[in-house]
Amino acid sequence: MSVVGVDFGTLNTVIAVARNRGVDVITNEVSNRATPSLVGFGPKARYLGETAKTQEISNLKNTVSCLKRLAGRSLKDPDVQIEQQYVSAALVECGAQVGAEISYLGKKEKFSATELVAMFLSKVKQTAQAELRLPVSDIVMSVPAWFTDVQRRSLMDAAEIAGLKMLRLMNDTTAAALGWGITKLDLPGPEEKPRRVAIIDIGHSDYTCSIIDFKKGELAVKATACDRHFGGRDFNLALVKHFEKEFKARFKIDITTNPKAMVRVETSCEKLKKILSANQQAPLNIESLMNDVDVNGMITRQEFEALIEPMLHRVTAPIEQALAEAKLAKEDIDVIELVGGCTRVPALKDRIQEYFGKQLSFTMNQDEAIARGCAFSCAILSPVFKVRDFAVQDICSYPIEFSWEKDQDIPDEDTSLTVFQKGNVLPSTKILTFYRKQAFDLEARYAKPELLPGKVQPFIGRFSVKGVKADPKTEFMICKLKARVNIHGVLNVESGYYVEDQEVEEEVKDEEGDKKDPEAMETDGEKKDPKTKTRKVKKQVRKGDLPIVAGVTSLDQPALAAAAEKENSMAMEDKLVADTEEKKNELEAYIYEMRNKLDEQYAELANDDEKDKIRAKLTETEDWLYEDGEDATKAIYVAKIDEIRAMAGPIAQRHFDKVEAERQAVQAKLDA
Ligand code: ATP
Ligand code: K
Ligand code: MG
Repeated sequence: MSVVGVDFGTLNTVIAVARNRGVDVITNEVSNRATPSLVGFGPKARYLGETAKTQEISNLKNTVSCLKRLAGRSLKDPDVQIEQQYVSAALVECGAQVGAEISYLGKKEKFSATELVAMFLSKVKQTAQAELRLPVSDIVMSVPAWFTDVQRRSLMDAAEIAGLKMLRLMNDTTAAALGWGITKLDLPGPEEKPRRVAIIDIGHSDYTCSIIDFKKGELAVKATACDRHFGGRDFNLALVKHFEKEFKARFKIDITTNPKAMVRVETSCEKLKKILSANQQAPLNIESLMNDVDVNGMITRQEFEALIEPMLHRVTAPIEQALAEAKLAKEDIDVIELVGGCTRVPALKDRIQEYFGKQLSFTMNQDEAIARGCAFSCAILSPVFKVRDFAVQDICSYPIEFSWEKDQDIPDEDTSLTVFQKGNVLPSTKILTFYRKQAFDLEARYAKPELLPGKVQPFIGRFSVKGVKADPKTEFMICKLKARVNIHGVLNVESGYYVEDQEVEEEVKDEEGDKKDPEAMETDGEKKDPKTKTRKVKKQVRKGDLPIVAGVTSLDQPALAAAAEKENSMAMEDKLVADTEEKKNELEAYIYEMRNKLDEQYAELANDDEKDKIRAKLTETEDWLYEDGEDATKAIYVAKIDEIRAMAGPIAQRHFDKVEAERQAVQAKLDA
């Protein structure tokens, strides 16, 4: 079984695997260590990852980027309107979610964000399988800390559709933190003051700062703050806008009227931005950008920094917020670790360093730290892998409240309660107690919608508690519900049961119990050893289960199964198209190879008549290939190869016999 970590980035996705010797980042089919997070559609197949990137400029309307930022969002969300600035395909409504409308197999089609992510993840799965030569199922994937329940569920659904089992959705900075901590041998012991690390991730689209306490074998996230719209793509956009004006003035062209020109300028600006990280100035040259106009330009680092000043101004905000929430001062931070591609921008580094008044650390690979952390997490969670355990405690990003209808007979009952505060440890289970006579519903929602990204719905789920009957003695049933924010940061009411107040015998030494876990305060009424000292206490004894019907934002099982089947058939279609293309190329190569052989190693082994016949066949096949055979099936290409092979068979046999005779002659000489 394989152990895989995936940093699913807005721009690039990095895959790391745990092997016996440690964690490695793997390369994709074109030997890159990061794969473009893109999905494209064509007349015959989909383009996933690298091929989507290759086709992008000529296929803008059918290429979807920023996949993860669309997951679980709705079209009307102002955040999604911002995404449309960066996504070249048209974003549309697709059920309750945003999706993209593209042309695929010659037809207009809509795919939801969940389906689009699933397509990309199935490519991730293939890439990992090709490298590992093993089936891949278990993964840990990174996610921005600011993702809400509905966004996380969308990613979980996508993984399932792609045939992957998500062992943990892990916040980006937490994953990086795990990678940082697990290799440190000098972390403070349990009684010592923890090592306090600020982990800062600035990627293509967003910026996160977490304050994390490390001790031997464990990390605990103390606070996390984000700027959802702060990353490399915003810097690219600032440069594009700059050149847009310059080109208007100098070259009289308006690139905003030409999507292809916009993308080409953006690509050049991204390169230019990277050059500026190491140089004081950088040039830009694009041939025939539009209207046959060649453009050129030059920008200095100082000019670039002036362009991004409004953003640089915001650079300490997430750090200040995280410190405030952790109730720490910047002086309390021992180490400041930076990850994410955008932290290479010198002005950003300078501002952050100035703020802390302390040297920054870049001890992790900025592009690979998060994927590596995810692979470590997967190794820890996977039953088949032995790795030093390292406990990871994260926190809830937003407060969660439950609400319910008032029961007429319970006068003072509140109708809502914030059960998980912002900053509550995660994972975490809480037991909710209700006194009820009949089935009832409760609803979970984010308590402070104003904290949520864009217009994400605060609704998380509705849970119907069944099987509730009044107890004849007390006139109500004591219902206990287990609410859990799980390892993925997703909320569920996992189970329910009812209890009765009873006097029970209890061991005296049990008195202290585990007060932290409310379940430990209840017993199932099991028999006690008669020799131990006991006393009578009033306890709630579990009597039976209460079934719960959950209405959450995940896809239901039939929808997931249908989506998985659809994904599978599209993947098979893609494979068939790829195999067909491969056979076509093989036929073409075989024609050239056979021509050469007839002139060289076969020249003396066949008479002119034989050779002419085969040559005629080769020419005929070649002509066919460039005309009628342009778009044939895999079977036909294979048949054409076989036809030629059959004609050339006798000559190949003679060649083989000749080579074999020579070999034997050499051997005989050696033996003599
Ligand atoms: P996100 O974390 O926002 O979802 P991501 O994980 O795909 O996105 P990263 O791979 O961390 O993002 O970073 C990519 C960004 O870093 C791009 O905008 C890229 O241009 C920028 N970047 C990479 N190298 C450099 C460099 N040398 N100088 C400046 N920027 C760089
Ligand atoms: K990345
Ligand atoms: Mg990232």
